[in-house]
Amino acid sequence: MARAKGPERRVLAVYTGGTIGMRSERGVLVPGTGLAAVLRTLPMFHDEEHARARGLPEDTLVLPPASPGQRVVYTVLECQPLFDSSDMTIAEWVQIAQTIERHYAQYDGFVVIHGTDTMAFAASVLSFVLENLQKTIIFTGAQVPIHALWNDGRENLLGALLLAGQYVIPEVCLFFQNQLFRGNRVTKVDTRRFAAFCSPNLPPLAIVGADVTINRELVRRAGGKGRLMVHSSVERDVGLLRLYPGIPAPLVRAFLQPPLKGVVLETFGSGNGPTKPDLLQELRAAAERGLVIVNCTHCLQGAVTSDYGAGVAMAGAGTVSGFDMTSEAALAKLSYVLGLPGLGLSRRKELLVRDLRGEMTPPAVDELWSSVQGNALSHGVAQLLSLSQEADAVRDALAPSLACAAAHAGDLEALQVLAELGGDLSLEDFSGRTPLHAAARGGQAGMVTVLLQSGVDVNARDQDGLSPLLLAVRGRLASRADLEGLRAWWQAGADLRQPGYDGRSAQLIAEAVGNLDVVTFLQSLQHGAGVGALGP
Ligand code: ASN
Repeated sequence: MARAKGPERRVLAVYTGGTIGMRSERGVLVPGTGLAAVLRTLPMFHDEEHARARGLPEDTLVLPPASPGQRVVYTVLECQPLFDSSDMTIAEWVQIAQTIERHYAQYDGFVVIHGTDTMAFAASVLSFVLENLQKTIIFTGAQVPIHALWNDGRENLLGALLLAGQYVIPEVCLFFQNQLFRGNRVTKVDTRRFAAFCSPNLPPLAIVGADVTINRELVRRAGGKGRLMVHSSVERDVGLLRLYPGIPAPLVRAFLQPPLKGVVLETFGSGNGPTKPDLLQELRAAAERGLVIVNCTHCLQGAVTSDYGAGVAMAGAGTVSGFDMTSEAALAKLSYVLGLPGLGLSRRKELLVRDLRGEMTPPAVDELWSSVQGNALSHGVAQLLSLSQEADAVRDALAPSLACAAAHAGDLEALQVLAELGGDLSLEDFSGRTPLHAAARGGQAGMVTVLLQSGVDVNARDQDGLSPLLLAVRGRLASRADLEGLRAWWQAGADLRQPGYDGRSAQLIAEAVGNLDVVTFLQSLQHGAGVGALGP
């Protein structure tokens, strides 16, 4: 990403409709033609003198100079028909992508002028269907038409034109109220205020004030050196279903019927849903016949996790975690991934849980694996096994992460395969986590015991400074009265007096929940015994 060079930067503005150019007809706003003509009359959008001196063609506009020695020259391409964005569908968004593809070589950057109501869906779709993007694409629009005296359209459009012309940010972005967001991270949050959008799980890529502040470490690098490609074979039979308390199973069944191929399920909190067997059975039946169900939280902020039984039940019913994706991004990603030709179901699910265009915060590898349905983990281990001798280096690099994944998922068989392959079960993955950390974090008591018995280091700390024991305490080992587990830790040399992440020791936790056996055992440790309570 860099400040663009050259005396003249060319931008194509694709005008698709939206409030920004709307006119009032019989008291209601409807899409209005002739946006370029309006812009030509506004000095902030067109320097007529410069255009004449340069002999620019009739359809070309030029901004007044924003920085010394550089001009942004632009053309407005008005679509027909123009839309209130409530009427737009994935078909129109693919057409916009194809329009950009057709003009890609002639322009340095692109602005898409679009209605705000479905702009987050539109920006998400373009982010997926465009591959190898090396130029800036910015969606913008307005809450109030540009010809109204007090409006937000002028600032938004001018900012988008300047950013698309002056900076190389090779992403599909959205500019609104001085903030440049990643397009597949936004959601519309206000019907009237000028700050109509927010990006709940990713800070803005840039903020425009007296200066332009680019958040450089967030901007993605240009995707590949290949030609820009539009994936136009998107799947249209996808849907979005929001759970609500008491939602009847027959209603869910009706919604999930063919021809639906994929659905984004908006769940409660961190990905939780009702655990009613009939409802879970409907989800499971749909997943088993090949419907892809992506679990996204209906909360504005945060991610789907496996903290609660009600969330684990969703995963158990065959849903795929959407982590911190917005529903808009998840729906667009489903269309894209299900539309890719020639892939099997498990490969499509793998793509869905992977960060493809910066749309999600990638989870740690262990959490990622355990969120993929089916036996993806064993599949990964099998692939590892099939690597040839020459691929030892690749195997060594992958083995710690796979071991963590196996431990987190409680997959003893996969872990044994890795151990037989020569994998050292004390090695750390990229985040400094050992399989023992992963097992403790995943609440896999049996796996923890096996690892402890195999003599792994009980005191290793991960990047967050957490030891496996702290993670186990965090997993409420003491509160569950897990004397066997505590004994295994103690025998492996762990200091059971260490406080947990919240500063509370195992003993305090056990006391709080009244687990007297555990309290007695822990007290006996303090007095130097420790064997009596459990026996050797
Ligand atoms: N209904 C309009 C649209 O989405 C809203 C807007 O642009 N502010 O086209």
